[in-house]
Amino acid sequence: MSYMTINNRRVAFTDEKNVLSVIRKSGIDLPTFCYHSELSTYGACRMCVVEDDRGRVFASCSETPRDGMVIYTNTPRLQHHRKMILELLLASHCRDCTTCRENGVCVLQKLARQLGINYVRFENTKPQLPIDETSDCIVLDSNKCILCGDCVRTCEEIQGIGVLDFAFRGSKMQVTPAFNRRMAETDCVGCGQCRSVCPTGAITIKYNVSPVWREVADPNTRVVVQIAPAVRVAIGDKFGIPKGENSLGKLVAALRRMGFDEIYDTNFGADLTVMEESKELLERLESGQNLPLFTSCCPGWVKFCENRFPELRGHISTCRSPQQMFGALLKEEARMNEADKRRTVVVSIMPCTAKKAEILRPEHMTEGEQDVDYVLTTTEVTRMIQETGIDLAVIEPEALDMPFGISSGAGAIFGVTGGVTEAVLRRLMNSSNVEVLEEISYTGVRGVDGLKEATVLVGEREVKIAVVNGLKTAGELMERIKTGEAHYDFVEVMACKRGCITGGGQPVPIGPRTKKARLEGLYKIDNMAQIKLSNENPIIQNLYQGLLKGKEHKLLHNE
Ligand code: HC1
Ligand code: SF4
Repeated sequence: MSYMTINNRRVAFTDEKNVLSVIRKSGIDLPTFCYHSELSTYGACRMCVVEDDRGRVFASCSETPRDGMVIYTNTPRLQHHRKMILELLLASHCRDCTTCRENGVCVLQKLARQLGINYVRFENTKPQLPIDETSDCIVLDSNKCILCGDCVRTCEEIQGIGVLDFAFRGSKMQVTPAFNRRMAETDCVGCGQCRSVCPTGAITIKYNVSPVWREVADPNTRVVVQIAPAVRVAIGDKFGIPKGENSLGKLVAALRRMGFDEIYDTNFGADLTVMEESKELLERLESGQNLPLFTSCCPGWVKFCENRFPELRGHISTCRSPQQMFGALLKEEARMNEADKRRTVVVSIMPCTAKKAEILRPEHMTEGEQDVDYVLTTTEVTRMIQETGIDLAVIEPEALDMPFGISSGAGAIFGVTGGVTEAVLRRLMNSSNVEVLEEISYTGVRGVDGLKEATVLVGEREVKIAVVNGLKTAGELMERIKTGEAHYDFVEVMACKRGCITGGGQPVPIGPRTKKARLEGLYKIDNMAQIKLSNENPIIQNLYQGLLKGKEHKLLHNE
């Protein structure tokens, strides 16, 4: 154990990687724009500067902690320094805060208030740059960029894609795709991870709120909602509900008051996916063809595989994602119900920005209509609830609608890395015995490592599994699979670190404690679930005998 003195207090530290982490551990929330613990240290914003007992001023994010250090975090020199940085940033920043999507969330705005900046002495002489709205998932507004580089490093270091980079020099510097291309012309997979780290409104979610309000207001339209697994442990974030707490019932109650007609759970769609994907795995194990089987529920991953490894495309499961299976089922049910003359519109509430692009893919249309009409992210729904004036913290929870309001714990854990695999293994082992369930959870599929490996016995056959989160790790694994260096039977990939709980549409900031709370929140839902296996969901069993009979391929699979 070593010690340093921070603002006259002795603080112990062990393996913290920089002085900033020790300061934060001591309870002082030193401001930063460009520091994220999972990214390389950039040290560009200089907001985290501190002063030592010899008067040296340095960026605490780039300094290794040493025993005996004496530092101060808020001297007059530092206050002046931080205010000057903020003032200069604001001078070249478009200041339409009241109408900005990130109003109330923006770190620049928050720090300007916190540090008492109430006047900017300099004019913004920068020319207005065009806003890039070509992506179906995110919007890029360079006028609001403060060049912290968080998005550049996230896309490169976590996702291994490198869509964004710095271009031009001096006062003309911008973050943009290479060769001045627009987002829709790049390899962007729409994961929104760049948006999750952007401290301002420079990268935002593509909003679909207005058209959904119009549908809700239309009496001739039946608006059906499905709620993704990871939404329930994040929707409470902006209402003072403890992080990771399951707020599904409260969300259902709020959506009813907002005018949505029927409210269901994507966990039910996940149960359907488990049924189909486990069947597909068994078939492929038997035929030996197209192994490993790659999961298909994460649209960011599917696009990444298509872009980077088109030769491995045939390995992607033909199963539609839970969102798409459920959407197709709801639309089919509406087509069969001739008594109801209303138009059915399916809205998904998702933690993910890439889901906005998934619904537009041509294979996700049945009988000429989109299976899911709109995707709203958790963040957009948070705004809609606030707009309605509902306080989620105090609203009484309500139950989901029937008949699709029943789902298993296996469906719930889809929202966390390893969850799809665990759910499929439960189906294959086909036992709700506590020891068997525990044995599956200890195979190595749980945890937050970028790559996890497990070998399980399915019948007589040893099945080799890889579970990946983060596309950079996925890309490295795909290279090894391509060259024959790595052999697996089943590979689960989630584009976002830790799975959908940190999706690009979730409320920010998503610090380490929030990530942990959301992850534990989903496992808690599974622990409390009465049904643990997807195949034990009675509604699913009935569906296969009824509406789905003979239509499994049409509604649940892609070519
Ligand atoms: Fe996901 Fe999925 S788990 S992809 O992360 O398979 O978005 O939550 O809805 O479709 O169920 C997202 C989450 C989500 C699908 C499911
Ligand atoms: Fe990169 Fe994802 Fe952002 Fe696209 S959405 S630029 S892939 S981080």
